[in-house]
Amino acid sequence: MDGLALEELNKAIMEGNEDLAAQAAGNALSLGITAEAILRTISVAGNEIGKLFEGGDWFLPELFAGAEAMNAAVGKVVPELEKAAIQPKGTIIIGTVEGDVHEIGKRIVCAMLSGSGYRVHDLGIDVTAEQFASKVRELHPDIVAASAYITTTCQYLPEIARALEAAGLRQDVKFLIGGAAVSRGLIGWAGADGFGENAAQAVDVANSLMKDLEGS
Ligand code: B12
Repeated sequence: MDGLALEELNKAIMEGNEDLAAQAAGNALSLGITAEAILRTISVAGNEIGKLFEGGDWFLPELFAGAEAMNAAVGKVVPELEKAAIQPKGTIIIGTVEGDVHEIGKRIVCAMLSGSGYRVHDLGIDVTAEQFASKVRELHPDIVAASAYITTTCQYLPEIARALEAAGLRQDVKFLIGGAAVSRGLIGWAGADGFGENAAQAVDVANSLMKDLEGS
């Protein structure tokens, strides 16, 4: 039964059917399937879509439809995860870097962080380094998280570290990076403190960065 509901969700995403995807995610929740399992299904569908696009089997219209369907499904799950959170473990601001509009992975990361007890402020997409710095000044988060999904937009990651440095805020926060174009090897280059390969790792790394902050 559970498998069937998640299969329906995968099918709706692959068909690019936004309404059906949202409905399937809602249906899975009402069957008692965990939000984490639903988000995993959405991630797997995202990777399938990525392969079809990269292989030239899918073009931009299909890609857009699939992306919208994924977004609609994530939207159903987020309130569920937020409900589960009790006492905030810490505050995280997160955004997709300047020039980059990819957001599905980030939204999944936000949902998992909220579900694990963090207060998350999502700054959205195409966020400049100065906007990151000004939000740090306003909200005093523990962690600044930034995602980049295109090779060319990775250049904005070190700019965030530089903007925080220039504003005298770098030592107050931990800097976490991720996204399809980011790898562990970029941590030093980006002036970051940690990297997460996927949403589950984003939570693990955030937890260990919080421990570092508490110890300092
Ligand atoms: C969907 C998609 C789009 C959608 C985005 C819709 C949206 N609202 O987000 C649309 C159609 C708009 C789009 C546009 C473009 N795209 Co696009 N897109 C994709 C695609 C197929 C899937 C991305 C996705 O959602 N994956 C599913 C999620 C769940 O996975 P994820 O993003 O990797 O996120 C996980 C991890 O990375 C991690 N994570 C994510 N964020 C963060 C943040 C932190 C802090 C941490 C710790 C972890 C973390 O956790 C997530 C969950 O496990 C990828 C292909 C791919 N293989 O990634 C291309 C891809 C990223 N796009 C690409 C390109 C080139 C573009 C365009 C330039 C295309 C064009 N010619 O117009 C434009 C860019 C426009 C712009 N300026 O940003 C390239 C980038 C190539 C490169 N390496 O430079 C890719 C790799 C496809 C390709 N091979 O050509 N795209």
